Amino acid sequence: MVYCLYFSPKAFLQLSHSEIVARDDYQLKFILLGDGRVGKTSLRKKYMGMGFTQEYLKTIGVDMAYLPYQYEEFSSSVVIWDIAGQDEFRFARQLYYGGANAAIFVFDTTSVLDLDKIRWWMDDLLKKITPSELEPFYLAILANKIDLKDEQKVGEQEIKNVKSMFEDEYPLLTTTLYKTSALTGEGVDDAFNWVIENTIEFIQSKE
Ligand SMILES: Nc1nc2c(ncn2[C@@H]2O[C@H](COP(=O)(O)OP(=O)(O)OP(=O)(O)O)[C@@H](O)[C@H]2O)c(=O)[nH]1
Ligand SMILES: [Mg+2]
Repeated sequence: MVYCLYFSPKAFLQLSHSEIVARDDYQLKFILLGDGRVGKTSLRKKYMGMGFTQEYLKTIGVDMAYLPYQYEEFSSSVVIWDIAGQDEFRFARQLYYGGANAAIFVFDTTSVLDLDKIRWWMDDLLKKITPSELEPFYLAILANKIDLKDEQKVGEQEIKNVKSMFEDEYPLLTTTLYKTSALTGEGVDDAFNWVIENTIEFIQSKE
């Protein structure tokens, strides 16, 4: 079962480290990235049981959310860093990527697909993350807003092209793709659980 606490960065920083990670087997940092308005915060909130709102409130800098996660006999502390996607915040993003265990990249299926912008995001991330064959980095790609059926601008083939582009150009990232809706919840649990559980399994395999 997923249950959660949500903190503003300020409140989060007021917690001591031991309060956050006490008695957990694993402490994990996940980042959520992608352009502004694609639905990152909405997906995170949906996953954390916080519902869905139509209103757009852009993330300022980064929001952090703490999620205790039980997987098999292991309890983990997952901190999701929900990074602001608007260009005005790009200067600060490098500060947020470091030390991430895994990531979720979101694009909006109601906007024209821009593969170069996706490459830009991945190149930005890879300045701070160095995956290798021994240290895989799990990244779920989310094609979001699929509930808006009359507004779709990215077809099935283009979604497949995104997946192929990642496999061809970023072979050291371990990727999978989900079609999601933060409104209906379709694909949301599967995507977040895939990232979290694969990361835990990899860490366990090294022990
Ligand atoms: N219909 C529909 N609307 C969505 C979905 N996901 C997000 N939205 C809407 O899209 C807008 C932007 O969502 P946010 O979650 O704030 O986007 P964001 O990616 O966090 O944006 P930044 O914080 O600026 O980076 C809001 O009005 C949401 O209600 C979805 O799956 N379906
Ligand atoms: Mg946001």
